[in-house]
Amino acid sequence: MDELNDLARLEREALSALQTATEQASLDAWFGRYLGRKGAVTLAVRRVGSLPKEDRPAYGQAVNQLRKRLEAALAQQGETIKEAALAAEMETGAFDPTLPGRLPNVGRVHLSNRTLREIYDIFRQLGFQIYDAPEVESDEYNFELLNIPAGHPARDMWDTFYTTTPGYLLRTQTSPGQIWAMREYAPEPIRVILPGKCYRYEQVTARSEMMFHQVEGLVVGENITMADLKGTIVAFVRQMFGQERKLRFRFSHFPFTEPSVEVDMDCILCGGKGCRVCKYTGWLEIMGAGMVHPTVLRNAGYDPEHYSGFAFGMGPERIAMMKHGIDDIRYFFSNDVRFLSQF
Ligand code: FA5
Repeated sequence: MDELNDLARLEREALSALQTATEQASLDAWFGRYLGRKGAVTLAVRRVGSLPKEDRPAYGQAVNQLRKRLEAALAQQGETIKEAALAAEMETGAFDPTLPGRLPNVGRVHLSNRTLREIYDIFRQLGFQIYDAPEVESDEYNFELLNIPAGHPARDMWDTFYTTTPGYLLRTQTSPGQIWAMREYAPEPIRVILPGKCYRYEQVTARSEMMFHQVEGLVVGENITMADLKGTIVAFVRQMFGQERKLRFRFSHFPFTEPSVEVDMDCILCGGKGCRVCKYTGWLEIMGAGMVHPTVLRNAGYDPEHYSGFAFGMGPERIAMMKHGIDDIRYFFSNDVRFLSQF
């Protein structure tokens, strides 16, 4: 059958043409010439219909096998070209197999949480436990039991976001956690820190956010004095910021402590000489503190005749700002990876 000879010739011609294709473009052209819709092999397949009936099976089988062999040869030649290209690239040094691979983008602990963990570590060494209190609070816990009745002027400093349930709000401070802890443990002694998020409905500035963290500290027992408060805070600040730090306790007012103090540390940037960060005062405010008010002790189940305690409240974002020289608190929660990945 002449047609079978034609197929053999076609195969020889196609294979030798394939050998000369040394790049992808000539492979594509070769495909069009032989295997494409109008290619020689496709035309050869169509020829089946014009053959005498008895020749059709043998021819059909031969042309199908021819197509399969050519497809395999094409794939093989494609691989050969790729390998040759890679070898050439390695030869010229454009591809360097010794370069390290690209690392996937790995997340990290947020600076607020990192600072919280540093604070936990220090207080753990001082014998404090962590106590978790609610973020959504009642007016009673956030204000009244802390000696801030309705209409008290201190409420103006602590405006917040209210829920649709009357009397419930997002806590403005971690201090209501004091009541939870005391009511759970009274009359046992207490030594806890209460970390968590707080909310205030106030103008967002470089120093103030609407949402921020606080870490409250609370110690209650017999014969707890202001000296214990000072010793604890000095120990904490020196571990956090360096043993050379100086502290200053200034009189202040909080309705839930008496006496109340504001604690300042000498500026870590200028060492107290005065600079932009400390607004040329030499001091940085780091927390509010005081002796737990007798009314608060009583509200939470302790007899103030026999028990006393101290409490403090600090803002870990402000602490991180001092430690790392960050000049705007808004970086913390605006989620810019360029900021977050530095810590
Ligand atoms: C209080 O919230 C008191 N509950 C602290 C306290 C606790 C006093 C126990 C006595 C006894 P103050 O409003 O100053 O106090 O806030 C305490 C700290 O929270 C501030 O020093 C600051 O670090 C942080 N803070 C307060 N408001 C904001 C804010 N809007 N953005 C970021 N941090 C804030």
